[in-house]
Amino acid sequence: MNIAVADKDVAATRQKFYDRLSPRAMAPLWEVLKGLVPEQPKSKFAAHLWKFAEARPLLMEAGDLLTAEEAERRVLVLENPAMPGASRITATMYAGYQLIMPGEIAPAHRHTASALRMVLEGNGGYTAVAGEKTEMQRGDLVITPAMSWHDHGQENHKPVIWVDGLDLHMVNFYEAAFMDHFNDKSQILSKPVGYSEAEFGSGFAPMQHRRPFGPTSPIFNYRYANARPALLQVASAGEPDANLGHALRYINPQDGGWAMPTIATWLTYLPKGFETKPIRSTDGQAIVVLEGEVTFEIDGKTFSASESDVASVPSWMWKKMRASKDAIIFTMSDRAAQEKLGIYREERK
Ligand code: GTQ
Repeated sequence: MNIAVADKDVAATRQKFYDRLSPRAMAPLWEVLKGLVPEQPKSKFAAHLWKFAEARPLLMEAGDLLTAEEAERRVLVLENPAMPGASRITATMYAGYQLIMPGEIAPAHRHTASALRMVLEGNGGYTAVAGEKTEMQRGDLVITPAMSWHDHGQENHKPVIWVDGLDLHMVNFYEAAFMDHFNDKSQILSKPVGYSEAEFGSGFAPMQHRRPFGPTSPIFNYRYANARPALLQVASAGEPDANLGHALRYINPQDGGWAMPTIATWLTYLPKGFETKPIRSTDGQAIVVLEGEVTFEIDGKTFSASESDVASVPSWMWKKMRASKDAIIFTMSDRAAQEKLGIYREERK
């Protein structure tokens, strides 16, 4: 008997054995071990760039097709092109462009998933969180903590647009998702505008310790009007990190950790002409360009991004950035969750 025939016999014998396992809800590990415990991450997702110039007219069309109330949330989901239909920008992150037209309300609801908004367009939009309204301006980072009531609206005559980022896939992975609708379009307001920023975002905290949103920051609007000058001033007096540029992270003032328990958020300033050295990390990232122009080189592909474009950087892909104009970019990633699980890793060149 030659070797090929012997191998075939062995394979057939093994297969017969496997066939007896599957009806009993068992399987041989040795057939799947390499995929279960890979030597290094190999993302199923693609590096990609969504151009706002392409998305905006489509978003406006959606504005004619249905109301924010009909849609509940009128959002064009950023679908990773390697995984269409998955509602994922990276392996764990959901992101989309949301539109609120003049006079509209995206009705109050709450859910286990935490959300953030990076505001792009149309000052005068607002989000109400847990009885408090906050006004939204371009570049503001607005957070809605897990299970907090939130509704969105606007008191302007122009469209309001932002990028949503949610950890809903992480919540759904754990099969831990709940959601409720409020019994009215808007929630009842119990605090004046600016209350949380005054109470927790001014270098103070109440004498009586309170964590109104558990592990999530009690500040739910991190204003660009504060963040931008801070970032530029810090940058003016120091050297940029070779791999990161000038980067500052949004923190929870109660513990100095990330502002959200699952999603890490930070702002980066890249001076004109500056080019970062390559870095790769296990978090999946979504990057929103707030100012200027940036060329991203991700996984060997080059993307030229301008204002309000969004890029995806899947896990463990080499990333380089170069600013052709002074640039400020916002990044969100699942790094906050990965650090808590002790699995975050990065490598720099
Ligand atoms: O604003 O609450 O893009 O619940 C997707 C689901 C936004 C929101 C989204 C949501 C929201």
